[in-house]
Amino acid sequence: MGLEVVRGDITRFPAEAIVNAANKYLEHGGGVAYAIAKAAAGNPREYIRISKKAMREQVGKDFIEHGEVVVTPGMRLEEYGIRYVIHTVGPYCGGVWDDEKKEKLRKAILGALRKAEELGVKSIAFPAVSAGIYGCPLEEVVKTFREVVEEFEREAKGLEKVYLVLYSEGDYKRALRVVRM
Ligand code: AR6
Repeated sequence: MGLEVVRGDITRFPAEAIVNAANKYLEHGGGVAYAIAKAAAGNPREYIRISKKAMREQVGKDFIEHGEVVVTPGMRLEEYGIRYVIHTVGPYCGGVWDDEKKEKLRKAILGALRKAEELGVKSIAFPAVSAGIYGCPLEEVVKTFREVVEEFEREAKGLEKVYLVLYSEGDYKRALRVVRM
């Protein structure tokens, strides 16, 4: 299986499931969350409504913890082969990285991978969860992705490809350095 680092826009990345770096209320106010909400539904507010409804149905609450995920349909993203959006919430770092942040990120990644298996998809694409507005160091985020995907390989059944999609050229190059270490 392995983790493949690629450069691109996750809202058009041809994986059967893409992951959203959400907040616990699924507000999709900025970053990749806003981009996905806008691309999927046209109107981001509409996708927020759909996400919150799905959250109530799937987890029975108005917020999710690290490791809990919510699935919404790809809607307009189906054009690129994206069937599902899996919302996960990573840690807020504000520049600080420690074992607690790492564990929260590990749970967020693992929750999405397990959901992808449950949905029966063969491919999943992640953004660099928590490495934007949430201010976690990109290198540490990429390292955690690499470790979690390696760990998950042992339990993976149908899932064949896991992509980490970096938006900027600079982030892509930094991420490549980490996975090649
Ligand atoms: N494709 C791929 N990656 C992207 C895209 C894109 N179209 N757009 C941005 N990124 P962020 P977080 C990258 O801030 O740090 C939201 O308001 C970006 O360069 O989106 O987990 C949520 O609602 C960065 O590397 O997520 C939460 O409140 C990565 O995606 C909060 O932000 C993640 O950046 C979550 O913050």
